[in-house]
Amino acid sequence: MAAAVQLLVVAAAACCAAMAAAATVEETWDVEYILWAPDCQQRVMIGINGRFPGPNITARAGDVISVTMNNKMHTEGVVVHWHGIRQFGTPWADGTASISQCAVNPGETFVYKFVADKPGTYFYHGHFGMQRAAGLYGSLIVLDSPEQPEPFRHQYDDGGELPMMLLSDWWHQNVYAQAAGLDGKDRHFEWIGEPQVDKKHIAANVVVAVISGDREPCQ
Ligand SMILES: [Cu+2]
Repeated sequence: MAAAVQLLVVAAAACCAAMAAAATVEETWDVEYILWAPDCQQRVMIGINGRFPGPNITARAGDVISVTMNNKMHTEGVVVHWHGIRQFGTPWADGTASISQCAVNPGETFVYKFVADKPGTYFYHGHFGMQRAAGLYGSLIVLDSPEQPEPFRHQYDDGGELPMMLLSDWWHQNVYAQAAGLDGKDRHFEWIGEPQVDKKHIAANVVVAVISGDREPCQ
């Protein structure tokens, strides 16, 4: 009998050692208009805490992410969608304007709180009007956990984290002008100009060397 109890205690201890304690990743964001020049041409964008792109969020599977978002824009509502997060039990945190929540009005605050339910490389983005194209996005990395280990870990050899890169299309024309062209009364879906193309880099089979934090100087 004593041996059986001892076995039970050992089993319980092993179980708990394998379980990582869920943490809460907390962020406070001011979403606001900023003047920014990602490719050296200044334009109005939507930034988070005065920057573009938005902050990287890193959590571990099972953690709670809690983002207190203040809408500091004076003339438009805002929502943020957490792309790839399933929002089990928290559909109000999905951030799809007019579907799962009303846009958060100027001057108001909304707290997005949800579980990062499975590992993956995700991103978050504005989901109202063309706010994603205005720069309202950032990366959302959910690391593996003892309960949800990385199945392909053996396929890369450094044992560390892979570098993360955010890619996006880009227009110099501001998104409000683009929205008017896309939603025009008689001429639907008309873009103003083409996306800006860096012809030096965007060509067939070009290999681009990326150095973390490096920027090409403006001409
Ligand atoms: Cu999305």
